[in-house]
Amino acid sequence: MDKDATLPLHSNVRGPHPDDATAKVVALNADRATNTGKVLTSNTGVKIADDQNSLRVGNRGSTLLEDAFLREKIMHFDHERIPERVVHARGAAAHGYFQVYKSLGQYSKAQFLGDPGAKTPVFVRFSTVGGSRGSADTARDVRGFAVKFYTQEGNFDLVGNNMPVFFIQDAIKFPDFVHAVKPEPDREIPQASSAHDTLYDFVSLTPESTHMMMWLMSDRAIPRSYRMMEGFGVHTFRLVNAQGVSHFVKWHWKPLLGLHSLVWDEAQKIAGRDPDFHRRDLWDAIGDGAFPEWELGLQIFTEAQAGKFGFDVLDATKLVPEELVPVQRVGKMTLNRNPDNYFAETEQVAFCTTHIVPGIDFSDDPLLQGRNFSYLDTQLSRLGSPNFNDIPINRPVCPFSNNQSDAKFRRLINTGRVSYFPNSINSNSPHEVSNAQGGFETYPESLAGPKRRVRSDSFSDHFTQALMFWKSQTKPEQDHIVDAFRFELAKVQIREVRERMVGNLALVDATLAQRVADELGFTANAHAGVNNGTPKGATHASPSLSILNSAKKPSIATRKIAILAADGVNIEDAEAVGKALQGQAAKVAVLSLGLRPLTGANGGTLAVDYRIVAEPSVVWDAVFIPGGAQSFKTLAQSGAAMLFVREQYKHAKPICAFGDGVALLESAGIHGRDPAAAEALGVIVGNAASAKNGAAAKFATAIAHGRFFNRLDMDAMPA
Ligand code: HDE
Repeated sequence: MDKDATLPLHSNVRGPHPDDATAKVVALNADRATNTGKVLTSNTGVKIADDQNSLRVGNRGSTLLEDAFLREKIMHFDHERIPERVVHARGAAAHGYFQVYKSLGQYSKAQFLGDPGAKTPVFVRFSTVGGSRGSADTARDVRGFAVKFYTQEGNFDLVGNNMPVFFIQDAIKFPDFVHAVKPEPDREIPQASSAHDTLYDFVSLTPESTHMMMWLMSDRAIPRSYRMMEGFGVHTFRLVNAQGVSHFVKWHWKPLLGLHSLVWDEAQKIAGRDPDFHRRDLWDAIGDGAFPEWELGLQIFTEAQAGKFGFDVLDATKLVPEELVPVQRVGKMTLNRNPDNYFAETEQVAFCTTHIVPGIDFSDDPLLQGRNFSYLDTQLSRLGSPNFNDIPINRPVCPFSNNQSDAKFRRLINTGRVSYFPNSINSNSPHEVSNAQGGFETYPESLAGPKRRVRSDSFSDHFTQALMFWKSQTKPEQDHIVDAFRFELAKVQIREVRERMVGNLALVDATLAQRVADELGFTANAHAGVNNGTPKGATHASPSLSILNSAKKPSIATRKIAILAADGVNIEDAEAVGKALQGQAAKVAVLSLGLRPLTGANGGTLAVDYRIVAEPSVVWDAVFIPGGAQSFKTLAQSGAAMLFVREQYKHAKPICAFGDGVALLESAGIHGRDPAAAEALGVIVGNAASAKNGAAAKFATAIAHGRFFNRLDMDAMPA
């Protein structure tokens, strides 16, 4: 970092590298269009001489119906929207590839899982569930994690979430659940929020949702980044090998950047300050070449093993604890290219749970079975034609041929007289393929029984795994769950609904329920809950369910670090710490009151990247305040700067300050007098020159650690 140079924060200049191109990205080249250097034409190619004025009578007369250019342009504009997704409307996506570490042929005949040399192109869309297309990214919500693998045997869509369980057990309840969580039908309020009467009315009457509600109130529902969250296939699927042997499988995505979350106050503020927080984060990281990566984890088990688990693996409100079946990390997915066009790719991508390939099959999970109808049906209404798989982003990279013909937006011109099978006129083609040669073969599961509308008894325990989740959390994480329930239930207006929900929580854990009830002003009463299940009570903790306990690489790569400064700053401090952090691939930027370059205390100038008011504390992971008496004075008089520092503390983020920067902390009510005590709270202070040595390294360690929830006075911080 030169004194006169801008810290290169948002370089974002790295275009896609030729090596990044997957077969899908290359195939899409045929459909990419650029206007660069082109003349303006109508849609039929007529060159346009005047695109500024419509055709009118005289200079001021009325517009003529004859103006076909005007009509074509306005007609197209009028129809530029398609229905947004009824759930998961808000999202962001990227291209990349997937590769297995070693062949999984023993379990699955899927070629893309069998060949470690194969890079299978993927397109991944992350989303929130409840909010509409323009809603804020950081709402408390489940996140969608949908992966389309373009394999040589057809597309495989793994349409998952960032939580391993779901709210309901049977697809027939999905419309009810979604109606309850969406804005209420009379007032269309609240947007992208579960904190309202109808959701809690429904879930409190539907105790099978209790486990998922615990996840929704946990920090999993407010991820720091799409790049820092897990993904789960949720349902049990099957892997089937070449010998026809089937194993059950649960799919996991494990982010190599580790799991990180926001805190609730921060998430709410980001919703206003930068509603595109997660979109921007994904776009910038990929643009900067910091490609996000996830390992594919599989829990593979037999039907016989599943019979002994004590819960039903067909019940999507249950997870398979990693202690019961370890997660094998079998491959890696890398996202390395942003879409060229949001609508053409991210909006039109059509995921269907029915998109599977030979070697993968469904289980009888009733939720999955219902989804298998829903996604196909949804694509028809969103994309308007059964030809939706022919939209470039959805088209397979392997050959496809059949006798399906016609319908809206048919692109292919199928030649010849034959569009039926069997036929003799076209040598019976396209012809069937035997299973041995790759024809899809459904796993021949034996089924028998009377047709009934029932819920299996094996689905009836709604509380044991909710308790396991609760027991698996660290203290701060439990506190956050309690706070989230208090927050949401306090927004619920109908007292009986609150009491019923807390009653269900009492069936999970009496202390949890009472802690929530305390703030709501009543006593938790398990009898107020809808106990149509049998709590089994005792259960073990499963450490991998905790974000804070989950294994993390000590990395600060891509974390955003702010340097707060004003004229008179010690540029040497800013440079030393900034360079050290950039050396570990963090994104460092200088923030000040204005964008004018700053004059250093010892001469020189320091370029400013952002104004503090425009990029406030909540969008930064940590802050460094260099020394400099004049800089301190100016920042101490700025409400925005003081709020910045206080919020960093309140949100448990690492803080580092040198010299007069420490005085700024003191003015904000953050104590650095005892450096060792402060360091334990993630506040690194360098008063004396000697203390500055090694401070950057300590700061980096604190950033890699994440949040410091041991700050007992955090909530008292006025911010
Ligand atoms: Fe979905 N879901 N879902 N869902 N879902 C849709 O399909 C549905 C469920 C998930 O980025 C819709 O194309 C039913 C579980 C993701 O485009 C729709 C049921 C899981 C996405 C639909 C469920 C998911 C969707 C709306 C209960 C995690 C976004 C738009 C039986 C395993 C995909 C669309 C994208 C989208 C139906 C439950 C994940 C309406 C009926 C469980 C990630 O078809």
